[in-house]
Amino acid sequence: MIEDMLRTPAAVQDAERYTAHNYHPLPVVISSAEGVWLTDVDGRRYLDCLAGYSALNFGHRHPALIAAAHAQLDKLTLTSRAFIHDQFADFCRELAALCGKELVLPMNTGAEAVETGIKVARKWGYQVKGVPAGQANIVVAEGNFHGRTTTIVSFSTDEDARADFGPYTPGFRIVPFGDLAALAGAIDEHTVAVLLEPIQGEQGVVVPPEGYLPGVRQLCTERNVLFIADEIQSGLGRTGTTFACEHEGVVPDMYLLGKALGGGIVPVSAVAADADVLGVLKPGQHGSTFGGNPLACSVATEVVRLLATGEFQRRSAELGERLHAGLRGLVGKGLVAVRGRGLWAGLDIDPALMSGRAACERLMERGVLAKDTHGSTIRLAPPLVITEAEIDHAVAQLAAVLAG
Ligand code: IF1
Repeated sequence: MIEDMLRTPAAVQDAERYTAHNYHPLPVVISSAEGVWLTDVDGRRYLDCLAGYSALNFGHRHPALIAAAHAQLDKLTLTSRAFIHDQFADFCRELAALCGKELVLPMNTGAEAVETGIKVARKWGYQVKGVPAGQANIVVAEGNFHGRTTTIVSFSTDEDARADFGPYTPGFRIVPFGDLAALAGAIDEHTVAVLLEPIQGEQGVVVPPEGYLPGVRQLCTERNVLFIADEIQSGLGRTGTTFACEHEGVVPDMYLLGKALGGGIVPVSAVAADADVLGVLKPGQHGSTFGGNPLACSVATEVVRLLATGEFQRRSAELGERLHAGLRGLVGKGLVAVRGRGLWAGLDIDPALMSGRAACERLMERGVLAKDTHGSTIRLAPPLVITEAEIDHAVAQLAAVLAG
């Protein structure tokens, strides 16, 4: 019974005893994983429908990525950027080519890539656009999630993420996601960038109205404002294309990448843009100890090569159709709405039925691991190596949970 499953086993109690409680994890202790399957300390197996919040697009321990990591571990793991190493050029060249951009700036976490994008946009604003010193503003969307630093939560609209972390960083304007008129009204002569997730992940996999992203692109071009696309969760195959912006033929001035770029093995993030943007940074003006380290570059270069074939994007598009068709079949049977693209779905469960957390606990009992976002919304984001049969299995378990 669920009560038995939720009885806090010793392994869970032990883990929770020595950590800050900044998460409320499901009571499961994973000890190994391969592909889309996780195994807990008691040998129970689970189908992974979170994929590390899209950091495991290629599945757990993809052979090519693990091989790249093993090879590099036996050679060189860190030099700092004070010196160059033999994995660096391939990483930067091949990621830049994947993005269709001239330059790449490697960092580690997604938040660092977002912070880098904010700093570069501001410096570009002052040095290239001619915005008066200290007057730059950046427009963001309601419902955004871009990370957890004090500057990033300064423009969050999620009180859990923001409350009691002030004083907040100024210079951000918040407009409704999907509302081009509001965006046009917020841009003025001091605006240096518009920062958006092409699809809002934590908000519940919210896809903007058709035409919104092209409209943002046009507004930014007309007003000489940088369009910064945070593709940290939506990018790298998750939505059926390399970048979510591609669905509407939109190319941002700056891509922010992370999560799956590190193959689920090492934290790797990056900013990709042309020289007229990233060229504003001079030696000593930005950096990080581990950014672009040899181990990160070796794994991330292999990630780029996996994506260069288009296989994962095709799988995400084709299998995503199957996933969404299955989920749409549950609307009116416990689901009230389904959103998303490719192998990425946000599901609104009838709040009268259960919370998202309760649904995830019951899915866990049935051997499927997923994560709620807010309220009665859960997100499904399995690794892109999932099979048709495994998709059907996940949908069937969800149907059973909703049927009570
Ligand atoms: C948590 C979810 C939250 C992101 C986008 C930047 C970052 C993220 C679009 C920052 C990170 C993670 C963070 C993690 C849970 C997860 C998440 F949206 F994916 F579900 F929180 F909203 N841009 N998202 O999604 O990247 O610094 O974490 O590497 O903080 O609880 P990071």
